[in-house]
Amino acid sequence: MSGVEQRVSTVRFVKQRSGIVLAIVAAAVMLGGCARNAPQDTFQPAGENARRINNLQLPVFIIAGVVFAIVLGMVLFIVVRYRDRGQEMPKQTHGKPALEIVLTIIPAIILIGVGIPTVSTVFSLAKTSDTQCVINVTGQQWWWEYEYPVQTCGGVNIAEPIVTSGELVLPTKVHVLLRITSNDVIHSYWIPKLNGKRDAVPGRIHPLRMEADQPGIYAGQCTEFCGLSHARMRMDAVGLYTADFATWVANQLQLAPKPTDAMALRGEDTFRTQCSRCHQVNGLMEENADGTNSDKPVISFPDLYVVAGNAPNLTNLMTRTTFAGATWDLLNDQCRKALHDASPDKFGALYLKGVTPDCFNEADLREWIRNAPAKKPMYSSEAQKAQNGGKYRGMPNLNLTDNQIDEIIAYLLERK
Ligand code: HEC
Ligand SMILES: [Cu+2]
Repeated sequence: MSGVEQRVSTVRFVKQRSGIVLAIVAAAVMLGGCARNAPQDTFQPAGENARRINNLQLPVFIIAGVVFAIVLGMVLFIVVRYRDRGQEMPKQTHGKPALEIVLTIIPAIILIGVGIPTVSTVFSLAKTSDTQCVINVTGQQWWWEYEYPVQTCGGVNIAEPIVTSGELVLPTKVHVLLRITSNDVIHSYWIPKLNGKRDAVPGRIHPLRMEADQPGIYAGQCTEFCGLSHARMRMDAVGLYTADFATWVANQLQLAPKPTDAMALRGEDTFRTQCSRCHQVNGLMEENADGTNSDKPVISFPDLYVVAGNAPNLTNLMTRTTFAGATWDLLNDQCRKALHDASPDKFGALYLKGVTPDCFNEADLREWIRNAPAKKPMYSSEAQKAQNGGKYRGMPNLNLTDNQIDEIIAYLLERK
């Protein structure tokens, strides 16, 4: 064969077999998604309900796989063995009761075999009567809010309601009831390592049981298309030993003290004028003429500005490790890695340290405060606001000066 002929035949081969080549590439890409230790791997359950789901899907998958292989094998065999070679048409027959009965009974047995464990798993997943704590979960464009009502949770007394965002903190080995709803459109809550999905629907409350075996961070994301920044609506569940959970609760209930640092003190002023109409900081007070705190708390009113009627509570921002729909880190890469790689026994102490100045990822938060919609599209320009009945769908660009941003960051760094 000459070189030219060889090249032509190679080209022909690739052309003829392009379907196969494509299938191999597609399979490789898909299998790549099965990497070990992926943060959202539903096949590595870390809680009771996720384990139930996995224990069901595995045998069902195997049974379905065997049926698939047999049926496909028979089809292929018949296609090849009885292909048209110009032979005479075979004699047509009609009806074969024995075969028909057998081919009805076998699938029926298979379906019953799959159906019984499926139905029983569905019922056990829906069970919430054995839960010991309640957390209200509210989806909105494009972040999750968690509210802990007054209760005793895992033996820990929550004396006042706690409001936080992005990270669902829960005591390990405790059955927690999530009451899921939405403030605007339909979202869906899914932490793959802990449980299946549950839709968040405005005007409805959907229950979902959660529990984590071990301390650690379990990633998730909104799984119902909810508009512009759906892809930036993530969340983490954080498991803590009960003793650490008690410390977390105590931290969350502390009111923000008046800053001592001069820069943070100016930041508090800017926060009052620029941010507090949407964001609540518990403990922030209006000032007297002489700059001391009055006894009037500053109360936010996001319902006037935001479609969802809500914005994240920033009292304890630096006790979280992410912000803006858990999409950006408050921790720098090194500290983030240390936290995510920490053993279950070391995790709690590290998490409870919060974002210390040496661990702080300033760059992303700075960009956010400078121009939030440039970082996360939120349909919040003035023109879009006008189309939206005078409300933003997210945080607008506030056109702050560099100085104001420095001061606000100093102020936010003290929100622990
Ligand atoms: C018009 C209302 C509004 C104003 C004013 C506003 N924000 Fe926001 N902010 C929001 C909304 C809504 C979000 C949630 C956005 C998202 O994650 O999709 C948000 C998110 C944030 C977050 C992330 C919090 C978290 O837990 O995820 C920070 C930090 C923040 N804003 C800081 C500020 C600061 C600082 C100011 C003042 C300079 C400010 N915001 C002014 C509406 C507002
Ligand atoms: Cu969503």
